[in-house]
Amino acid sequence: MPQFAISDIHGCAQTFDVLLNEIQLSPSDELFLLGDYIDRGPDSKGVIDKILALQKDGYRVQCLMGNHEEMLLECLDPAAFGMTDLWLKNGGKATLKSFSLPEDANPAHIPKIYLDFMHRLHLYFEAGPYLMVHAGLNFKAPEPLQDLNSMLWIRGFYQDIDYDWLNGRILVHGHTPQITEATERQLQNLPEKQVINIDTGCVFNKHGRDTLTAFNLTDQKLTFVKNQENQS
Ligand SMILES: [Mn+2]
Repeated sequence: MPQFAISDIHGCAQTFDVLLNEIQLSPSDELFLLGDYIDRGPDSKGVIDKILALQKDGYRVQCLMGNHEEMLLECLDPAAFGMTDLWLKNGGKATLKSFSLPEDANPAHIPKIYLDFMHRLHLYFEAGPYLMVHAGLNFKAPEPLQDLNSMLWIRGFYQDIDYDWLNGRILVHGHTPQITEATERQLQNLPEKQVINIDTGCVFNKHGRDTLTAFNLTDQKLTFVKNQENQS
């Protein structure tokens, strides 16, 4: 009954499907998704549909929030002036399109089941020795797990890792796309560095960042699937 982690699907529903087949996910396994289901890729709606269908079929799928879900939720707040522009510039148009909404539609028109899904997302998970978060942690904060903005947005924090605070735990995160070789190297160094980034940039599909990665937390194996989206 292995546990898996996958991050930054970004609307790549077909690639997500292929990766789940590749790891032969079964209902007794546990799947942790580390956020950024939506934006940029062709089928954000399809990604959430797949997650909801798995959960309905009894699969154990636990979902974190990414900064892209946070951006969308903030657009729903009429007081968050200018947020919609930021979101639309960061792939939100593709998300609206996947819901058959016009490019300039108010995201409040996205059906409630999808918005409810985003409202239910968690900010971190702990499972065995693993601590999972979308972007990373601000180790300079008095309590890293209370700096929610950093958990969703931080980059380049490795030099600040507080190993006493980590206390033997292994940090698993996404958010900053890198080539698969970098993730493989982090896996080799895991006992010493205690951190692994599993965002291999599936949605970008260029410069070697073109892969969706599953990290088997149980036997510490990586499974890679290249971008499978129809480029129509
Ligand atoms: Mn992100």
